[in-house]
Amino acid sequence: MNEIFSNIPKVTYKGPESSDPFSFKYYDADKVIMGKPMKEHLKFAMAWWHNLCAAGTDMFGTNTADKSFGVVPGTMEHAKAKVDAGFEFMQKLGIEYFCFHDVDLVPEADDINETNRRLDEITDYIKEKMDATGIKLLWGTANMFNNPRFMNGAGSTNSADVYCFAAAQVKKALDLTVKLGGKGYVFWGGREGYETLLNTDVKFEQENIAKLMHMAVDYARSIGFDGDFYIEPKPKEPMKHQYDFDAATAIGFIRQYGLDKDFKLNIEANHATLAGHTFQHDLRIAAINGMLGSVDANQGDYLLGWDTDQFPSNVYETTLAMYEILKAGGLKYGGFNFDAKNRRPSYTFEDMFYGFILGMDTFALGLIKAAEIIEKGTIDNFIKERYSSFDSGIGKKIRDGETDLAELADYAAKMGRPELPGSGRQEYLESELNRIMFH
Ligand code: XLS
Ligand code: NI
Ligand code: NI
Repeated sequence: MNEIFSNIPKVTYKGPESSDPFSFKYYDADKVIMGKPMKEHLKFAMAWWHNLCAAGTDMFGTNTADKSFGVVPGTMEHAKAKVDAGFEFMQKLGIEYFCFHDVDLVPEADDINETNRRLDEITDYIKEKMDATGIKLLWGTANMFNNPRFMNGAGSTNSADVYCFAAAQVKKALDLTVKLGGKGYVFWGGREGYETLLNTDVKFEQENIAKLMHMAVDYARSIGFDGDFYIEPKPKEPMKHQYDFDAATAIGFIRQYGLDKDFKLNIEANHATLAGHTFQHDLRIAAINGMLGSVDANQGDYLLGWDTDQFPSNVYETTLAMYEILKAGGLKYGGFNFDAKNRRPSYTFEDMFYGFILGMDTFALGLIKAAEIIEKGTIDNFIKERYSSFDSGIGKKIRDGETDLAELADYAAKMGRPELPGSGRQEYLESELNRIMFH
């Protein structure tokens, strides 16, 4: 088979002093950090859609990149060329996982039976490549937002026929996920939301989404899927109001509808920032609720209000993200899926590699710095000390749930007036963080 990225060598770790653009400066796969090699902390994945399908089209212009890989797009031959390109790409970067939507893999036919036949054919081919290379599937999903039939949502649609179609796609995507050994299945509800309440029954729509998810769980378990389901929160875009607004909202939904045994969250950095949070915030909310499943690794632009899906470059953000993930004990079945794409003017094959090198190095550096934060202990110790009034006396009684309002009121009455709580020391802590970042 012909090499597709023939002028690009295998990318290896050469360290921060290296000026070789096709080398990692920080990502050193086998380097041990806090008892585990980097590649086990950072299970990086390639998103089929951005890397092999998206070619730079935006609202105002067509493709800038050529992702035909030498064959006519929209054919099964092209679908296979994408598999070849994807596996060569992952091998050159040492990426061990990928993620897909059904229709990223093959062109959708008019008849679902033909689409499914194509999916069977392409996944046979993908499976061969997986067996030959050891590359694995991180998670699968169904694209239930692109086709016009999903204009009013999939699980939340007003059309029972469209709902059935969504169910059929979920069923098939689960079959494929199991066939390829994936340990995750994602629901990103891009069209699950509304534009106006003048035409929308929110309660009914949410109940129907939950029913679809329950049916998905039942079916998946019946065919041997033992991984995790994930909801991927996002506040808006394409819909004005999306039901899975942020981590807290999605957790409420999962619990409300009794899905908490099977569902966790897939937290995407830019979705958190679109919701008005930091990436770190949504990771923390997921973690403290036992729902930190996986990560869509990208970043947004604080000056823009949409999902720019950029490769991560902000080391502060990845450091604080990795701090959350290390403190949570890591991701069980999850990983770091680069749901990220090159900027439109970065249209060459070289740019595809630069994007991943940037992203992988940014997370590797974040991991190194996060481990230093934890090993140094300044922040953790400060936080512990900050709540130390709950370690003894009346504070301990509160912590242990062994008091009541009357006792506390009595305590307050005897005290007269509390001292001011200790200083938050934010500026000091930020300096300490800088010291770790830049020593
Ligand atoms: C879009 C989402 C999407 C999901 C998978 O904003 O991030 O790419 O990750 O459907
Ligand atoms: Ni995503
Ligand atoms: Ni996104």
